[in-house]
Amino acid sequence: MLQPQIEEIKKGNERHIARAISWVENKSDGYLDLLKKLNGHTKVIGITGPPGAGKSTLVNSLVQHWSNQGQRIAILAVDPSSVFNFGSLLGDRLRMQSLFLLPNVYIRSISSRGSLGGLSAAIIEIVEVLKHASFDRIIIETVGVGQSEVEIAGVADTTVVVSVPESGDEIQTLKSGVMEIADVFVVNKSDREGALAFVSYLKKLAHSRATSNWEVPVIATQALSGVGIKDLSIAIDQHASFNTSPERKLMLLAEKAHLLIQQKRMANLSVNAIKERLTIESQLPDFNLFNWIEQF
Ligand SMILES: Nc1nc2c(ncn2[C@@H]2O[C@H](COP(=O)(O)OP(=O)(O)OP(=O)(O)O)[C@@H](O)[C@H]2O)c(=O)[nH]1
Ligand SMILES: [Mg+2]
Repeated sequence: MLQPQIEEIKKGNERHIARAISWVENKSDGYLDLLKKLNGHTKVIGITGPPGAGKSTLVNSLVQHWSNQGQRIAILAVDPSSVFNFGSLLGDRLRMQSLFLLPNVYIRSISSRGSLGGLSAAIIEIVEVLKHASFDRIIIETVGVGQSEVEIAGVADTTVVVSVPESGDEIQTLKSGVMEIADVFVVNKSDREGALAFVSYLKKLAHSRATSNWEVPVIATQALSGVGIKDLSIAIDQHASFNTSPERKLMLLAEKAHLLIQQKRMANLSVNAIKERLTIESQLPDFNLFNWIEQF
């Protein structure tokens, strides 16, 4: 594979950006040296929420909106490691098809299957590549299942949580703790029944949880027709210009560092490699797993 050039990435050369991302994904020789040269400061917007909530459609509308203003945007679509994700990847491509035609928009999909050493660390690294490429905005779309909302919250400067007005959602939303990670809350598909009630319920909830610094805005959208997109864009910009506390920034940086250290320590230590070493040693009469792991 050809070597990505740091100067070309800075200029926004998409071929070099794509190469650099593949390098990171494959942990190709020299990828760490490349990462060490990166320095970019583009703000990152994370969009998360349950499957089918309309995240890709929202991203599509938002990016059209910003692209019309002449902004350059990078989109990173992250798929869960499920075997079912092939269809959804194709679906995303179809949904975002119009974006592929825009000259100022760069789209990349990654899946955990394609990322050696863990998806979260790969996202952190790829986002740094995109930051270096001087886009005006970087958007990451992840499906909010399990831990992924928490992971995206560590990478994104502004986390947008997308929900839909359907029965049972209120309870689910609270249970999964997504309200804690949301900087902006979206109720998409607000053309559906029950939307108004759900929005006002969430507004009350957001108000009751507001800190002195930020009250999470609740935006009703209809991603397909573009209703509410301008309001969402304003809410995102308001959050971006709002000075997040140095303490929060430090905490996020520490979380990123923690993940990367973990990746570094576990490099070359696959389950198979461990199994191989255990084959003989585990047969010894005084074998004890806790003693055995002391060597690492
Ligand atoms: N009625 C209605 N349907 C919508 C709206 N926004 C999106 N949809 C539809 O909802 C479906 C799912 O939209 P996506 O944008 O693919 O949702 P997603 O959250 O990206 O889905 P995954 O990436 O698979 O998790 C599509 O059929 C959209 O056309 C909306 O505002 N109203
Ligand atoms: Mg999607």
